[in-house]
Amino acid sequence: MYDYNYTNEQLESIKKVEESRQERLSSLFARMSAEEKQTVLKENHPDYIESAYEELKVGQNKGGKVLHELADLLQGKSRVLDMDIDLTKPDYDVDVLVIGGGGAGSSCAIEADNAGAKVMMVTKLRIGDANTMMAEGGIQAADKPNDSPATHYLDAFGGGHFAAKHELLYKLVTEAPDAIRWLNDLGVMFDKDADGTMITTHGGGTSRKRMHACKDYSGAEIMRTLRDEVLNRGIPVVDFTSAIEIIKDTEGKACGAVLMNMETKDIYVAKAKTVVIATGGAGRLHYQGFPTSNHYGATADGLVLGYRAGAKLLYADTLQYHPTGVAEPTQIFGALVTEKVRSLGAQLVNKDGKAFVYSLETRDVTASSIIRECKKRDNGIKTTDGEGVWLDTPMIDIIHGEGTIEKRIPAMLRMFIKYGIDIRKEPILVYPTLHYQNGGLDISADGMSTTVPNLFVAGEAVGGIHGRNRLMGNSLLDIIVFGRNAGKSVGKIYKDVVVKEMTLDHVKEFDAELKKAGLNPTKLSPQLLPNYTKQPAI
Ligand code: MEZ
Repeated sequence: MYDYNYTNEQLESIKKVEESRQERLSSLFARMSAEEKQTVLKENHPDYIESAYEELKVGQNKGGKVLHELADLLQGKSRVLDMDIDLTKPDYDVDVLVIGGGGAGSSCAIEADNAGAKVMMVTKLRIGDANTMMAEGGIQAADKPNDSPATHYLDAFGGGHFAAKHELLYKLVTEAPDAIRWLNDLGVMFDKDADGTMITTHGGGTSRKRMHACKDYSGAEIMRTLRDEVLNRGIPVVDFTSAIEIIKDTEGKACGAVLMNMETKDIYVAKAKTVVIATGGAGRLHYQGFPTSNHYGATADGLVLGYRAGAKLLYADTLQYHPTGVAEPTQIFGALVTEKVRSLGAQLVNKDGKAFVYSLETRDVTASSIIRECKKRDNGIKTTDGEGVWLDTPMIDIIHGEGTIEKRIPAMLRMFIKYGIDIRKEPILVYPTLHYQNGGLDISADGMSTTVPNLFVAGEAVGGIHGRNRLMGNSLLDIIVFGRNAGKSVGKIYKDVVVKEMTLDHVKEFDAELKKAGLNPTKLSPQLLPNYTKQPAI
């Protein structure tokens, strides 16, 4: 009956899911109280596993805790220490150096170009090889008559545990409607009704339907449009080239970066009046052994570059585990199953076909509930790589009519059908996957690092916009709002910037601090790419 080679246990469980479907369709699972949420988080969320963390011994966040994997990189060995680099003859000399080729970097480059600045983007892969491309479900903006930026603020502030930096979240929600207009005008093909009205849906923790989408290819469509715009404008993009260290001048201001060609390992020096870190996330560090929905290049490089240059981190101890990563089949283990699947009505159910959580709780609560269902209550379903719960996708076509899955989430349909799983007819197995770094570099509202002048940050490398948990669709939004914001800010100041002598002394000083703290790191950082080679057994 099924093309996929399910185990007997999985087949028996699917029967129970089917048998309970009618009953579940007629009664929604109740939402949790604030106390219940706190309990499920504390007892199950990976952020609460103390042994996964360690104290930083050097830098702006000395004494603060981060995950071991990040600590190893923040306190790692700089790649430039053993190099002899001549900073007096830069290979590039620009007004704005944008490090990163995703949505934030591209939006920044476009706005800086609008301001007349000489911009250059540098990216370790190619423009568009970024988490932006991987985002599926949509982008939030309160632009419907029953909604407002104030309501958007309240949803995001509560969802982020009241920890968001006010001025950043205020900017995010108030500039959201304009971000949608900007993207629409650039050519993003948003889902619209026949009369041209944007179609919007709910996401976890939203009190209004404000998720604008391009089917479930939202990030890919946005990135396609931004990439075309950057390239059509002739903004130079140096690809397959990593920034491996920020350069500062003798006044302590950011003024460029040391670049390394990923293939030849040749070193280049870029001088810039302003530098923008837009390097994205860290999923490929696989914190606590989690699989990830992230792009291949997501290795926290910007956090390392910024931290070593003297930037401060905010909430770097908090990560987002998207509730629904693929748990089976193994070939796509950890890949994203968009929250839009639940927005459209699919329910999370356990091995007995029972719902155990309201499907649109905020992500941290939903992910924790899935972990609890599997680990504490033993109600998970065994999979090739571990365990999972069912996401009852056939409910979508039952609720909204046949053809809805094909029309609204074609990427999901395709992703699973390749492996013989038809999500219109059978539920899918899911488990939390590492998705987003809630924390990052601390900035003020103009996008500048709070501690390093002329160093700007945009996108997932920023900390504090979302507090300690982010709502769906606020990341595609923040890369646009804060990418553009950084571009406009550098556009305002670059003409007045005078770069003094360029130096890498801060790197040597950081290394000396490491040694003083008893650390003698050998691991090179930034990491640049994930390491999937099997270590030989000793
Ligand atoms: O904002 C996100 O992370 C997002 C849109 C993800 C998704 O579930 O599609």
